[in-house]
Amino acid sequence: METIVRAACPHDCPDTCAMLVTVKDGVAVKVQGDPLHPFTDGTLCTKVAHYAERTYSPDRLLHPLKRIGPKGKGEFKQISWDEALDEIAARLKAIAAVNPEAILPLSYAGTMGMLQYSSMDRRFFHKLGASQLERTLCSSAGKAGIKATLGGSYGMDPEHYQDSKLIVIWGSNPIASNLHFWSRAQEAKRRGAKLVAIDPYRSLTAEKCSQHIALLPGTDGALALGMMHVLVAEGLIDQDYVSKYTLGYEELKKRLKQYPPDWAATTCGITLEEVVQLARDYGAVKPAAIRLNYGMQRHAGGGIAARTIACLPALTGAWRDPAGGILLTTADNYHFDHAKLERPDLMPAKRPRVINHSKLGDALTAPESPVRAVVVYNNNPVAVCPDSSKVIEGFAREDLFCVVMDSFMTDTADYADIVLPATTQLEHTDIHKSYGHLYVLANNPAIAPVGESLPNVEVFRRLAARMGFDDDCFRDSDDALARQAIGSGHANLAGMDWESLKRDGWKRLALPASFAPFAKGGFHTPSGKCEFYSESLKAQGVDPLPFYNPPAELPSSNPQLARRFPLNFLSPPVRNFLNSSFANLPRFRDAEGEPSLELHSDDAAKRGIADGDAVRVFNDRGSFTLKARVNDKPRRGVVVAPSVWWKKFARDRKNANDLTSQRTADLGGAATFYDCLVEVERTGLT
Ligand SMILES: Nc1nc2c(c(=O)[nH]1)N[C@H]1C(S)=C(S)[C@@H](COP(=O)(O)OP(=O)(O)OC[C@H]3O[C@@H](n4cnc5c(=O)[nH]c(N)nc54)[C@H](O)[C@@H]3O)O[C@H]1N2
Ligand SMILES: Nc1nc2c(c(=O)[nH]1)N[C@H]1C(S)=C(S)[C@@H](COP(=O)(O)OP(=O)(O)OC[C@H]3O[C@@H](n4cnc5c(=O)[nH]c(N)nc54)[C@H](O)[C@@H]3O)O[C@H]1N2
Ligand SMILES: [Mo]
Repeated sequence: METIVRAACPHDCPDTCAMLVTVKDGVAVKVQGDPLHPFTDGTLCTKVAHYAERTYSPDRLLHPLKRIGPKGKGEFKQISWDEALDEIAARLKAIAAVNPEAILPLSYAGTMGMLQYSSMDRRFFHKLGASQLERTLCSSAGKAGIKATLGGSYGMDPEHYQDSKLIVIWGSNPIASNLHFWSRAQEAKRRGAKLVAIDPYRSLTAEKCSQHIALLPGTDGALALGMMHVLVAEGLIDQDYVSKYTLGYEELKKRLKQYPPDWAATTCGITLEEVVQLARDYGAVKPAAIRLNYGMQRHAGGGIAARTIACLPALTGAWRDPAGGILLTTADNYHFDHAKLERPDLMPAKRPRVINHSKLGDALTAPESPVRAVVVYNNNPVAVCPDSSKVIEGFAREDLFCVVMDSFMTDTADYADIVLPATTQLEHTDIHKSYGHLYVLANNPAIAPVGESLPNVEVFRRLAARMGFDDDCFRDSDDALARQAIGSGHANLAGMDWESLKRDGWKRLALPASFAPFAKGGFHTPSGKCEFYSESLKAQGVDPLPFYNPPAELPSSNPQLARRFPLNFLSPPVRNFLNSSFANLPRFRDAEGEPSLELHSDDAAKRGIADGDAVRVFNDRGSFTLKARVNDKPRRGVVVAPSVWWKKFARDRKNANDLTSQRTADLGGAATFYDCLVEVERTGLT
């Protein structure tokens, strides 16, 4: 018998696709996009179209395991769930009896489902009094920046981009990472719109845009300031919009005198014409839209850069049209009841310390108040956290008790004392929001768990019982949790109920079909206006007006370091992996070949490097050996290692994060993966 089960893609991507899973005799035989879902429109990316291969991979972890070899060697024996959970509970109890803050949950976005990502797990660690994790690996700089200007994670409805006449694709590679936005951008182009990519690298996307502005990494704020200078100087401002709906225009205008377009051109390493023309296009073409994405904010000045760029649409009144404005993330439209799901009230009155995920290496190797246990789920920190050698030094500690819950034996799982097999999205229930559209989605389980694997929610229910946590909330069912998620009573969730969501698969938030969120102001800032001047930044000790905050490791910021390491190293995601997920599966690894470093031919020639040579990329933090691709896609002075590879599949068991730093950005405590200087040399190997 064949049935169709409604599901949602769980991966950390703005698209959050609606899926239909065909199940025959208890086996998932096909995973496809739901053609009726307005945003994702029946198409899935190359990875998730083959999701069943991930679920049924021969490499799936099927049973709990206990380490029998040295840490990092990946030698384990099978044990029962009871043995595994008894041992974990006993170890956590003993550590908590001395100091619960010595326990650290390590979770990120392996799944974005609200149940498996942030419900029972958070309750468990809150009740335990464990250290809190500040989840900063991806987006927190940009989000904080946008919040300062617009008041939160709000922006254009992405379903309107096809009606834009100019789309600036800024720090974003949507062909790889935001496919369904890209199909709308292409439709706009067919209707005559100009697409401009702003990226130091000629990505798959930049290649297909009408214009590519290849600025120096981390200089986006300077470009936006130069554009604003031109907009003001040439009278391309919407005075009526500015006077009604913005705060601080006169101060901004004065500030912009410091940032003429020739300064911006020099700072960004582009031509004066590029700055001026972009400003003129942006000021004149209506409606003009910006798709800002996270690539531009992985730098020391990334938060302020995002804040500065977010000022543009208010200056020109682009917000007046549904197809104008800017979007970084739609996440704050949802108003899910996170407090109910996560229960921060279960934490002890003296709030446990907070550890920054981006400084995990330091946290695990600190001699003071050491971390004694980590529980890892939805996260592969050995592969994805910056400054790997420190992270590995931490995970290799004999005195660190380490539990890893995953579906595969990741680089991190190799260091575990206990490994617990996790279900995939086809095997558990979940409820999803999206950060790239405005629908809520349900994920129904399509098949029974593979092997003995269990959903995160169930593991934390069972662990809570063993720890003696007897609050009722530790017995909530999956359905109860999903109802709590959408039970905040906020107007955007009006008419949303879990039974119909499960039946229909998805439903749009209660927002108008066509809407321009800030056409008449209504920003979510304290003043209700678009804040060119931000009191809340001032209160944090940050300049309240937009300014240029340079990256830390650009050669002009750090000439001394650049003498030894003159090249900017970028490691953005490849198309066939999802961060480090899928990077272990043959189909996707074969499609990507092997770890490679893309270079400009001038930089290659200076070093005697030819296409196909094995090269070592290095700095004071580490090194990584990969294959040179001399293709002129990165601008001069920039090298690009598409990522995130598993270390165990690389020839020297390293990856890009052996080079990246633990330095955090100006806002949001965020990681700065792309703010990284390196040198490259031929290895002499092939
Ligand atoms: N296929 C695939 N899709 C994904 C992911 C994946 O791993 N694979 N990851 C998902 C996740 S978690 C995220 S956060 C998003 C990430 O996707 P995006 O938000 O698009 O961000 P990145 O891919 O990190 O970077 C996008 C582009 O920014 C460029 N860039 C780097 N530094 C700068 C800079 O200083 N200025 C400018 N203007 N551009 C710069 C890079 O060269 C890259 O081409 O994608 C999601 N989707
Ligand atoms: N050099 C470099 N480093 C980067 C980036 C980069 O561009 N360059 N990107 C950064 C970004 S944007 C992000 S978002 C982070 C991503 O970092 P992570 O959130 O750690 O993402 P993944 O690498 O995909 O690893 C997630 C793991 O969760 C597991 N998982 C999935 N679903 C479940 C589940 O239901 N239960 C359990 N227990 N496990 C599950 C997967 O199998 C996978 O091993 O990486 C960051 N690191
Ligand atoms: Mo991310």
